[in-house]
Amino acid sequence: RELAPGVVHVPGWLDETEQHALVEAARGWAAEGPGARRAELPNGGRMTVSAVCLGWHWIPYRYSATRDDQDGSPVTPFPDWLAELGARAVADAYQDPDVGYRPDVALVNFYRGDARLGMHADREELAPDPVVSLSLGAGCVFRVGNTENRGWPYTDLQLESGDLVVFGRENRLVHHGVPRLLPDLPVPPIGTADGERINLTLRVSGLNG
Ligand code: MD3
Ligand code: FE
Repeated sequence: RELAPGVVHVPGWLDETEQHALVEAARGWAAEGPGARRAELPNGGRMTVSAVCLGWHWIPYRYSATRDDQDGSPVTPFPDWLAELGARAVADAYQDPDVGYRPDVALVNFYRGDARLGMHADREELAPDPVVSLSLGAGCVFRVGNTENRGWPYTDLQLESGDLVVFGRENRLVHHGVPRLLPDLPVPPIGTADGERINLTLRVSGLNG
């Protein structure tokens, strides 16, 4: 399950009850204020993934405390229970109960149909702490590349509902992406629509102490 140094994949980490609760929570966040949106890129294109942010607002490629590309309202708060889930995730993945991980922000991505996420590295955070990824609903091909460039070499793996991936240490800045969904895999009854995938990433912003 260690894919590379600091990158740990734990298939089926969330049980069905936890997955269902996270889908419900994601629906609630997406219904607050102006809701989830497909962010506009600097080149004028629009992302195919729809996202809502907790604790901060991500705009390619910066963060804000307010929804500057929507109605300017304050961002949805990051709940304490999600920080505790993140701490448990990193402690389990790294098999270190004293790891002391405390995320304060999250990105919730909604995928449908042909939605995909190009190869990128997450460099906007000011802290070196790991990123926690939790997958819900439809499976996908997840591409893990290298820290040098967006292209080859990379390896593809399959992520399914309930899977945990922790990215940290020497691979915190590795390139990664989601080239396609796998809508024909079986999915547990957790409240996602047919062919829908939801991914939560928990992060430490480095802005709050
Ligand atoms: C590796 N999301 O939101 S999660 C993202 O499935 C993002 O929605 C994908 O990439 C998704 O930025 C992949 C896995 C992931 C997330 C953040 C990382 C891998 C990462 C940050 C650093 C290295
Ligand atoms: Fe990412």
